[in-house]
Formats: sequence, C-alpha cells, structure tokens
Amino acid sequence: MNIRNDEFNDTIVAISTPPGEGGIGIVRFSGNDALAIALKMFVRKMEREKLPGELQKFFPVPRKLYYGYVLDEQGHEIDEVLFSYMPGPHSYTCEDVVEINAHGGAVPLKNILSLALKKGARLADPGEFTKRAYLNGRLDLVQAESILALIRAKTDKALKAALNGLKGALSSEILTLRADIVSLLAQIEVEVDFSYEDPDLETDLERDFAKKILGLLSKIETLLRRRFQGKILQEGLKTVIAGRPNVGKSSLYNYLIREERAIVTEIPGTTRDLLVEYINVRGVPLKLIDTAGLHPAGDEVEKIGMMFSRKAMEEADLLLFMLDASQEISAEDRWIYRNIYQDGNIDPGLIIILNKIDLGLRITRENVEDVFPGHPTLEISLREGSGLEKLEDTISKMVFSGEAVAEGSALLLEARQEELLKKAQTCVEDAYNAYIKKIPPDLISIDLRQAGQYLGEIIGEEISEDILEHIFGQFCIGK
Ligand SMILES: Nc1nc2c(ncn2[C@@H]2O[C@H](COP(=O)(O)OP(=O)(O)OP(=O)(O)O)[C@@H](O)[C@H]2O)c(=O)[nH]1
Ligand SMILES: [Mg+2]
Repeated sequence: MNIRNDEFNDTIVAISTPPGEGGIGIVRFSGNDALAIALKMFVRKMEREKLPGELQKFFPVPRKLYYGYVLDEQGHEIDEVLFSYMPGPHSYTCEDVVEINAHGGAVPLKNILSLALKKGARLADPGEFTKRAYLNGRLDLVQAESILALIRAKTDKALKAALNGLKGALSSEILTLRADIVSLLAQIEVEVDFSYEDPDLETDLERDFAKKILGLLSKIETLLRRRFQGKILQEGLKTVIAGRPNVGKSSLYNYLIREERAIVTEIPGTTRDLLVEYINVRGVPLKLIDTAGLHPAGDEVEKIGMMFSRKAMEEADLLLFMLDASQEISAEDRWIYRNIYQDGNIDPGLIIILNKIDLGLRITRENVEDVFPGHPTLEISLREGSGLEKLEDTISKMVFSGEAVAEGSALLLEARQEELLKKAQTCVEDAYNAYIKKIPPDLISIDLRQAGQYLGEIIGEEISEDILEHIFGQFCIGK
C-alpha cells in the first residue's frame, strides 16, 4: 500500500531525543532536502579553519559518521557534533534522513533546531517521522502503533510484547483471521444455498461452515484475552491498598515500593492523599496506590481523602483489603466491604490481608470466610517482615492464574485496535446467528465482509486520514 503524495515530501526536522539533560541529543531531518539543508549548517572539523570560499563540496558517504561543528549564521560554533546521512529508502522514514548527534543540553539542541528551521526545514508534527514510515510502506499500522507502545513500555515484558507487534506478530494474526473470512466467503459463493430446501442435505458442507465460523470466533476471543494480559504489562495492574485507618496500609506500600515514601505513624488518619508508584512484583507490573483510611465518620480533610480512596477503589483491578489481625473484625471493616466492594458494583480481584500478627491473632480464617467469603486470605506482619513473600506470590498468581505471562503470548493492542477487533467479533457472531436461523447466505456474507473490513482497518488497509491524524498525534514530536 502506498498512499504517499508530494505533500509529504517537504523536509521535516525535530529533536528526537527526550527533553532534559542527556549525554547526547539528536536532531533528525527527513525529506527530499534533508541533506541540502543539514549541509548548510555543518562543517567537518578538518575544514573548520578554512574560509568559506575554500570549503570543498562535501558529499557524505551514507551511514558514515562525520565529526565536526554546527555553525550559526555568523559562523560561530553552536555545538560539536556527529553528522550522519541515510539516503532513502534505507532509512527510518524511507526518505533521505540526516541525524545530527549533539550534546544533550536543551540550549544547543534548540539552537540547532531553530537554525534548521531558518534553513528551510519544517518542524515535524508529533509522530510524523513514523507516519512517513507508514505512508511509505515501511511499517504497517500495527507496527507503527507498536513503536508507540515501545516508547511507553514500563517493563521488560511489555517491551518484548511491543517488539512482537513491531515484528508483525499481531499483523500476521489479523491477516490469518482475514484469510479465514475470505475462505468462508468463498464457500458461500461456491455453495450458495447450503441446500436449505432439502433438510436431508444439511450435510458436511454446512457442518464444515459452522465449524469454521466457530473456529474464527474462538481465535478472536483468544486474541482479546491475550489483550488483557498485554494491557497489564503495558499499563500496570491498578492495585489499591484499602482498609480502615491505622491497619498498616502505608507500611505495606513502603515495603512493596522498597522505599520509605508514605508517612507511617500510630495516629489514625495519617494518610490523606493518594500515593502512586509503579512497581514490579514477580514480573507483574503494578500501579500501586496507597489510600487514606476509610471509616464512616471523619473530619473535612479526611472526607475528601476518603472520596479519593473510594474513586481509586472503584477503578482498581486488584484490591488489597487490609485488616488489623490483632483486633476482631470491626464495624468499620464490614462497612468498607459492604459499601464499597459489594454495593460499589465493582469487580476487581480482592486479597484479604491480616496484618500485625506479631501482636497476636484475634481474627480466624473462619471469621474472615463468614464476613468476606471467597477471597484469598493472608497473614502478615510488616513489623517482623513475615508473610510478605507469600503475598507477592499470591498477587502474581491471581493475575496470571498461576502462569507468568509467556513473553510471546501477551498482546499489546491499542484501544483503537481492540475496538475494531470487538466490532469484527460482533459481525462474525451475527453471521453465525444468521446461519443458525437459516437466513439466506448472501446476508451472511454481508456480515462477514463487514468483519473483514474492520480487520483491515486494524492493520491500516482501509483507513481514513482523520484516524491517521489521531494515531500519529499521540506520538511525541521527533518520533
Ligand atoms: N505491631 C505492628 N505494628 C504495625 C505493623 N504494621 C504497621 N504497624 C504500625 O501501625 C501504625 C499504622 O501504620 P500505617 O502504615 O501508618 O497505617 P495506615 O493504614 O497507613 O494508617 P492511615 O494512613 O492512618 O490510614 C504504625 O505505628 C505502624 O508502625 C505490624 O505488622 N505490626
Ligand atoms: Mg497511611
């Protein structure tokens, strides 16, 4: 696919490294005039002492690094740099690309950038380099979006899943689904009436058709399930530590993030704001949130804190519900469970944690089962550091039902891709229902065609310009 046109041939430039201090920073050019523009501002070290009239015409060898300076319009050095030229189509964008590696400070990079703009380049839009790579056919849309996931990946596993997307794993799965649909459509074309009039002939052909369509549905379901694991790897499992004041929530938070971040005191109501940290438990990335203790009464500040707590709990994937094991289950504990977990109409996983067992155990497993039935329960002491390994095990098991996410199997789907996959799923379901109801085959094929179209949109084969704008707009400038 190639929908490139001349509008994309102007030369864009951007700082491609993240903002802030760094060892090096890269200014990247792409487009027909990338080389011409970049050469207007670069001089090799060996030529630095020469007068402008004596400079030799310089044709850089592709993919070779040249040492020299970027000079401003008065001929003063802006920075000492390395210069490289990658002619299209063997470059990131498939266009002529020049990269200038400068020192990482914000000022030299900005000065190089503004000089490039003066010399005729245009500031790149967010994601425009990647968009050009896509428009020039070097990446399909899934691969382009994987680059976005790659930039955002928070753990090694997420990184690997994103790399998989980049290598085309998802695209090839989607292509397989499309091929399945095409073969179903072909079957409808060839065997048009499925012999509906003759019930005796409701034979192999039909059974085969039904089997194929169910097979297709289950493949889509599997993809969506793998999506859930991918989402966790990408965004972190939103895990909220909840409980009444003073049970040890902040102590657990500090233990899990391995840092004394939250204030811990014996005074109930110590924590009032939400504290958030990304951590990694046995390979499972968690977005861990410490909350203000919940109880029915409370002063103004506490009430606001509790409102935040409640909202966090409602959005959680996993709740760590903490109790003080050295006291009996209190009315407050029951109130939290009933009001927020049960009536809140939320459905996160929940682990019950009995803390402070060093002070004695006044809550039995039977008590817990009576009041909060059906949740894994653990006894720990943060003071003595006991039971904590088990807690980490339980978390990772709950997430992946005992299996760590296989690196190859988690899928990172952008929201757009997931939505299209779900739409395709609905269409295939409709087709199946139509088949069951013996609706004429040409109507079934309309549903299947529609499903095929949605799948095509996932990999960008049927896609409109505004969707493209939206996708690439999420990138940062310079990508
Ligand atoms: N004996 C004992 N004390 C603990 C244990 N865990 C925490 N504590 C103490 O319990 C008190 C409250 O701990 P926090 O971690 O601040 O409790 P919290 O649930 O965050 O309290 P709020 O922020 O007020 O809701 C502190 O004095 C801790 O030192 C434990 O396992 N054993
Ligand atoms: Mg606290």
